[in-house]
Amino acid sequence: MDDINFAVLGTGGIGRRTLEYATEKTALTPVAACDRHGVAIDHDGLDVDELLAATEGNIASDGGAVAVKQSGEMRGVAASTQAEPTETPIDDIIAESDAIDAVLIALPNLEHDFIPRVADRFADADYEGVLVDVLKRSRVIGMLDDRVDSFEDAGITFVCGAGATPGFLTGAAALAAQSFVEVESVDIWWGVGLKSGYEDNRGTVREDIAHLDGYDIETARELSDEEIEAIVDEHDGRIEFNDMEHADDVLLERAGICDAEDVTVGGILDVRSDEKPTTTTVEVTGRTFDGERATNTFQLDDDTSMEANVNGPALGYLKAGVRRNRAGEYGVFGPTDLMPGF
Ligand code: IKT
Repeated sequence: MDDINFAVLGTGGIGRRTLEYATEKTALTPVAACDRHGVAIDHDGLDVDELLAATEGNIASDGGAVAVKQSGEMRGVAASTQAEPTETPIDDIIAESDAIDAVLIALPNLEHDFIPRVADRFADADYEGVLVDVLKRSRVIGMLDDRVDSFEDAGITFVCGAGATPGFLTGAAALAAQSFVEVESVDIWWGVGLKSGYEDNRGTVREDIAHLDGYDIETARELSDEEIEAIVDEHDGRIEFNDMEHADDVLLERAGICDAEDVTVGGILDVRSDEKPTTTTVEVTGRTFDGERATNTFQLDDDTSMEANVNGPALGYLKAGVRRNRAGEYGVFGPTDLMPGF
């Protein structure tokens, strides 16, 4: 496949690690990146090392890189020598999008319709290319499906839920389900050790806290960093999540694998250790055509990091999306509809 130029919206943990990951792959050229106050665009390819160094340590816990004047110096993307400060970062990238094959939306979705609304702006500008997101919440998939006509009219191939869960693990569940004529349950259980990656991934931690009893996306959005630290401390740095609203359920139903209500997602996050507190596992239980009830299990190695398991698939799905887009296939695709092509 020819070279792919791509942009990243958001330079929180996911945006930054995706840029870094792409440096290992010669066919993928990052040409644009932005946060809420700065935009860097170079169609010959960004200097990723410089951009990462400039944005290091500037991650706000709502997932966006902060950009404040400190000692006269801009921080966030605007601190990069390749960047310009801006009040319209997404519009600036849309203005250059004729020459951009794919856009990874690595923005926190702390309002459910935020990512769909970002997609609308690309569709309104008749962007012809790929949009990829790593959103989590089930209810967002329907909002994207409602936009299929406008994506098709523009020529957008939208790949949704393309991180780990939903994403990689949803795709694994769909493969594991192939032994069965009827799927009884899909249970996704993840383990993340995030000691050294905690600063970079504070937006993810905030999104996870929204799944705890007594919190939702609105209350989590309002929490101060100190309140988040207090919640983390209450759990001794190790928080267990059950029955998370993750889009694996609707994406598996949409793919005809099982009913959404038969899918569970949960896991353990440990922000005081880099070791995974539990092995990430997908269990698919079902009935085979010849009358057996069985469970197929897919496991990630405890030594593969969350960053590898989110950003690798995100770029793999991005490449698969570009392949579809170049073949003229537009609309909304989930992680069971494509095989990531990294
Ligand atoms: C996500 O970003 O996809 C969700 C996060 C869990 C990642 C699981 C990675 C598993 C592994 O590396 O073993 C979390 C719910 N924010």
